[in-house]
Amino acid sequence: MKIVFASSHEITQHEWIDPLQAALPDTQVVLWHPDLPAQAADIAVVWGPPAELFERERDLRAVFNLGAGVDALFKLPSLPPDLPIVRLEDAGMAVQMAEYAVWAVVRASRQMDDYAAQQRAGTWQALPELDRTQWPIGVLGTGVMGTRVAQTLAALDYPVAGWSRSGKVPAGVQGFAGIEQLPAFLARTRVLVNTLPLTDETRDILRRDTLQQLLPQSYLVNMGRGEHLVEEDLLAMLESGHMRGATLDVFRQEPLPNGHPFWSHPCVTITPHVAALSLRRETIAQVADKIGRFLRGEPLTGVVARERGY
Ligand code: NDP
Ligand code: OXD
Repeated sequence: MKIVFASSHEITQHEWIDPLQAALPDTQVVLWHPDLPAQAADIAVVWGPPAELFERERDLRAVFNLGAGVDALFKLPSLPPDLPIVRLEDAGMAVQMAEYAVWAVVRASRQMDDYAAQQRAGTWQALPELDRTQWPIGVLGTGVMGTRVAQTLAALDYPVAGWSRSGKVPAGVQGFAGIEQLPAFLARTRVLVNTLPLTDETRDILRRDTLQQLLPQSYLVNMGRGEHLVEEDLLAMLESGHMRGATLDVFRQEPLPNGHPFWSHPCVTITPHVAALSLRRETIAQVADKIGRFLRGEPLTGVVARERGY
């Protein structure tokens, strides 16, 4: 049983291959390299793999993705149409996504940037107290990530709603389902937090005609994917004053190109796709467990529904 490991990130034998091999002693784990001959591997473990992987490895029975989002795989024309894809679920990322959202929401609602400016000016001045009813939060996507984000913000007593295909939300969160309920969800939202997967249905969902339905003085927190956001439309909304700020972790082009307006925009905070970093130990343990289940023919979760795209 052969496993080929292919990643666009730098992978060291010591950090990734050896522990995965130790967790799956009955297999042979090989680090993929463009100069390596075809391995006739049974399983691929990947994060942003090159298209050549699927051109060369024609015997794959499944691919295990080292991230929650599988959009990069669907962009590869060489991906076989019926190859099962299994994604990472949480593995320590959901709590980080929740922290990131809390950071962005608290910074805005508690006027932390204003206090930072006051400190620089040597000013000791209390600003008006927070009225949480003025800060309704809407979480796009209430899957593994969005549920944790929504629960965490609701626990801080913000009014929180979630939007998904099914409308399933955790206790204490108001649910909205499907495209027909999107306008009502946006109309009650001041801070829009995106945790959607990128699919044909969700690409460009954050655009002028959706952003302008948000409450005045709104904020965007994008942790989903860069292609969810039409960047010029966000800039126009900030320019018009309808939106007050954005905290962006993901971009249409990563790394964000030099000179991009987001780098220096006073209302935009950017981070380099780190809202949730993958935790090596948790990731390897989960992937090894899932591969073991797959090989033993046992049920496993995180299998991507090809027709939905996530
Ligand atoms: P899940 O599959 O668990 O959840 C996806 C959610 O999105 C579900 O609630 C689903 O609805 C909803 N959804 C999908 N398509 C639609 C649609 N067309 N209309 C309405 N709702 C929709 O994924 P995760 O929560 O694990 O991950 C979500 C995304 O977060 C990833 O795909 C990735 O892009 C991003 N991510 C970003 C990270 C970062 O560091 N920036 C780190 C990790 C993930 P339903 O529940 O009805 O199926
Ligand atoms: C993921 C990510 O999808 O890190 O896991 O963005």
